[in-house]
Amino acid sequence: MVVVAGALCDGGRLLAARRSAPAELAGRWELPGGKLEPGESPEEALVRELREELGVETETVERIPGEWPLKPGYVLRVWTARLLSGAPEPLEDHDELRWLARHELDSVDWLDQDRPAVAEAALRLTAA
Ligand code: 9L3
Ligand code: MG
Repeated sequence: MVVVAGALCDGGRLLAARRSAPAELAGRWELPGGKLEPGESPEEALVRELREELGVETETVERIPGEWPLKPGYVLRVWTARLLSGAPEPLEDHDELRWLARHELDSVDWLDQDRPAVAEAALRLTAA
């Protein structure tokens, strides 16, 4: 099972989202996203998840190479994404959002599985 997550970049900053559930992950920070639904491409799933969780319209830009194991049977794949419209709000599954500049990326407690993708996303952060 594939879990997709978005490295949403805007103005040279990356969006970090603090999980509110489940209890063992609450308080840790992640790249927002979730599970594919039947019939969806990963990119479609990511656009849907970011709409549901954050209330924004986005487009995927590129896949960050690699995949990272989650709980048994699940792997994480990450895309960079661009904001098309809206301002992210923590509508679902998160209780705080932060836009982090490259030098601020270590200021939050990322989920272990997200750290490699965050490091890769940092290299791709542009002012665009
Ligand atoms: N997960 C890990 N890193 C992420 C995301 C979006 C998800 N960046 C893990 C947490 C859950 C599982 O994947 O165990 C499913 O995620 P969700 O559907 O609860 O967001
Ligand atoms: Mg989610």
